[in-house]
Amino acid sequence: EMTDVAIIGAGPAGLTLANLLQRNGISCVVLEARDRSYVEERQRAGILDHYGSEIFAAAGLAEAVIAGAPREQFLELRYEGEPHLFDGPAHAGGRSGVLVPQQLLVRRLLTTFLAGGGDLRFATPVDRINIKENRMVYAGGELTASYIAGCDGFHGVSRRSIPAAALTTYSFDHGIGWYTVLADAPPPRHALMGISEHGFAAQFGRGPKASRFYLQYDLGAGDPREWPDDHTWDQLRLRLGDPALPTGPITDREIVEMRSFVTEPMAYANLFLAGDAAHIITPMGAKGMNLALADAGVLATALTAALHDGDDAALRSYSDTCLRRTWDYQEFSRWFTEMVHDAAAAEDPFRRRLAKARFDRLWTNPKAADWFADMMAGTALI
Ligand code: RFL
Repeated sequence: EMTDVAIIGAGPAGLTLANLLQRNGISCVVLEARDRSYVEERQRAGILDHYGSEIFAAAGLAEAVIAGAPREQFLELRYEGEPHLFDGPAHAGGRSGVLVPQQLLVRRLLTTFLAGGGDLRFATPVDRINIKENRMVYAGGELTASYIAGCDGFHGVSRRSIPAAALTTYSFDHGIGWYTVLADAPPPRHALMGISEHGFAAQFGRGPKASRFYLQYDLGAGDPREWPDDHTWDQLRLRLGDPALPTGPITDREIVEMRSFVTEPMAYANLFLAGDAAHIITPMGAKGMNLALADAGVLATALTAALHDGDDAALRSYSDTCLRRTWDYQEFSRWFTEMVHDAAAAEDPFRRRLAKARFDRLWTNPKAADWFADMMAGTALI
């Protein structure tokens, strides 16, 4: 069996690429390890940044993907209980992100691709990739493609198929623990981050009746999933500086790893890595999903030029193009992480003062505020 482009993985990267290629009249097959309901229900990211939504708008997919999504306006950064409202769009020429939970984005992309006659095979994990022959092997079959897009996430088969000697990997452990809970507690008025001597905490709305909370925890001090709920709520009240914080039943408890990872290059022969398969980033700054979409956008344009016009220049520079944004976002995420974790809670008083100065600059230097807003909106960069 043969196709122009084989896409491994039906997450945000793979499904965005599949839809963009479909729009450009390029045949592709998507192979996804899990079944449809698993893929559609996986809860993760919540914010589509402005640049991410532009990718869909440019392809005529805005209505299909973003319709009805509320705009993101204010971010509240609360320093030791004292509120500071950051109006991102006002500092970014009106560009704003939209609230699109990842599972909704995935569901809409799936539906659109299938409605357009797309070939998407669930429960079809790729076991092996023969890079020399552009061939994928899965239980019950084989598929050969002119190009392969490895969109199979951090634990996928694509990156592992590339000879180790051809890749350089960078990883960084931020040395911070994050505990996240989902609760049937009313959402905050604005996306909320608490900077506190007790540690960082955040609250984001998840629909009209639920919130996702994040709490920094001490990596050496046991598993926070075993904290009594009362302790979790006490800590949230303290760190968010809100003694009257409305609570509710906690429905999910997870650890979030605060680490970063980048593979260079993001391509080998005719295999191109996109999204988490190539890089992971901390949730601080909300760029993981958006980076996956940006890769898919660059790859779709490059594959279209190669397959339609025989011009592979953009494909050859795919990795460099995507790595520029990847490192730019990694730096932003690290910058943001240091600011909110260190400005009140750093043990080292010098680092605490530095992070506080970084925080203060946002409210005193309009150019700094513009830059911050620009990064939150996402950048075309190239
Ligand atoms: P995904 O979403 O992991 O999808 C990869 C797909 O590939 C499939 N697969 C295979 N298919 C076929 N054969 C194989 N051998 C395969 N191996 C794997 C998998 O089943 C899956 O369907 O990667 P993609 O598309 O690159 O998308 C990346 C994003 O999902 C990820 O960056 C974000 O979710 C990260 N992330 C967040 N990003 C944000 O922008 N904002 C956030 O607030 C945010 N919060 C989060 C997050 C990620 C989290 N986790 C669990 C990793 C919160 C969490 C908890």
